[in-house]
Amino acid sequence: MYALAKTLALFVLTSSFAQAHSSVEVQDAYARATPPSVTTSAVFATLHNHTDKEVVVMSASTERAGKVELHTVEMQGDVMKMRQVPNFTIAAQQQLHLKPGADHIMLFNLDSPLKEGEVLSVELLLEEGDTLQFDAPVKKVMQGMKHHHH
Ligand SMILES: [Cu+2]
Repeated sequence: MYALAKTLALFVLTSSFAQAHSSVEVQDAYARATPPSVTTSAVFATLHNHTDKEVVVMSASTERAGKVELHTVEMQGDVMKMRQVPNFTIAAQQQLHLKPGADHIMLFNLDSPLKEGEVLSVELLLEEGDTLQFDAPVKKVMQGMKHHHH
């Protein structure tokens, strides 16, 4: 009886995982390499929503960062500032571009600097409890580095 329950639980987990994979596709993911003393970075990617429904990304996580936030960048006067947002919304059949100077996944409290050639494993939590895992290779990115912290 116990074995049967366990098998059923596994089946449910597996099927919801497979569903998440077919609905949202992650392409061109990468994380920004960090200089030795810097403990923040960001992850960029293109998220494709292949479903006929809006997909909402609730949060993101990676083992390497103590805290992960969803950020956007907007103009305040003549200064570009980044700001935390509660979620990312990807409209039906649309793409969301996470890129420098725009929406991005912000990493805080890195356990060690991100070095070029490493690969970060990132997990997204979607609205209906599905998770989506993807690999983000670490790359040097110069563009969009002007993040203003307060
Ligand atoms: Cu940010």
